Amino acid sequence: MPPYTIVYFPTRGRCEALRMLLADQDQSWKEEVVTKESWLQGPLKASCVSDGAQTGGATLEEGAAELSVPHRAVPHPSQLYGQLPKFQDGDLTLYQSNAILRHLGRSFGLYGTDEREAALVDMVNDGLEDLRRRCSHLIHHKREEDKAQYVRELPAHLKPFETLLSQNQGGQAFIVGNQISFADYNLLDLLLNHQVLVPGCLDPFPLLSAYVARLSARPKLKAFLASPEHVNRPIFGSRKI
Ligand code: GTB
Repeated sequence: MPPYTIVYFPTRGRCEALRMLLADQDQSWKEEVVTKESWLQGPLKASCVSDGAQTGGATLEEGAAELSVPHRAVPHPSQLYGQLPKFQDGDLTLYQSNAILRHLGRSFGLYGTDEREAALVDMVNDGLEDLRRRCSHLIHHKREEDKAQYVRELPAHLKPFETLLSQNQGGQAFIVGNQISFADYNLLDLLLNHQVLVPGCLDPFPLLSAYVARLSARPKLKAFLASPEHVNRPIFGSRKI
């Protein structure tokens, strides 16, 4: 039995970067797929983090809006995240995709080679999170007309990663240092998604383009990216655009 279990919706979403990491590190894992219908019934959501205890102070957070969960069904996030992914590593249960990535980063030595590199890996990953949230907001909340603005502004949001690459061994290596980190898998996922969402968006960025090609050619990653489990899994779940 693999020690890892991913509990998530039937999409790549916030889990594909960690799937890429696990695949590239030659790990196996179990998937528990949660359909929108079963999620909307409520008990699983209520069990996420709170041990099932329902709390008051309902707040409609962003993820809930994405799945149209009724306002009253959402406990206050200070006491309960009430969201997926959920990740199990043996008897350790984790929520929050970036915490999961960091945990795997520490487990597999994918967190830079020293404190300085670890700080830079964190900086990259936090920057990625900003872009991921913008992208998710566009997909789930905006209208087709708003996409033009997103496309116009995208180069400015991709540029920092081109610059970071250029500052590390002329862009011929990883996003930080000499070895792959969890932020590389997260960056690769986000760039691959954007190549689908905004075709040609990497054309002005030669280092990012080469980076995507180079990382995607790593044998285990290449096999994962070509696998039916990846190919057939939609990037986003229910989407407005
Ligand atoms: N900060 C958290 C993290 O990084 O893990 C954010 C997690 C999050 O936004 N989770 C969303 C969620 O659980 C799913 S990711 N939403 C349900 C809720 O809040 O009740 C985005 C997403 C939206 C919709 C689908 N879908 O329809 O299949 C899939 C994924």
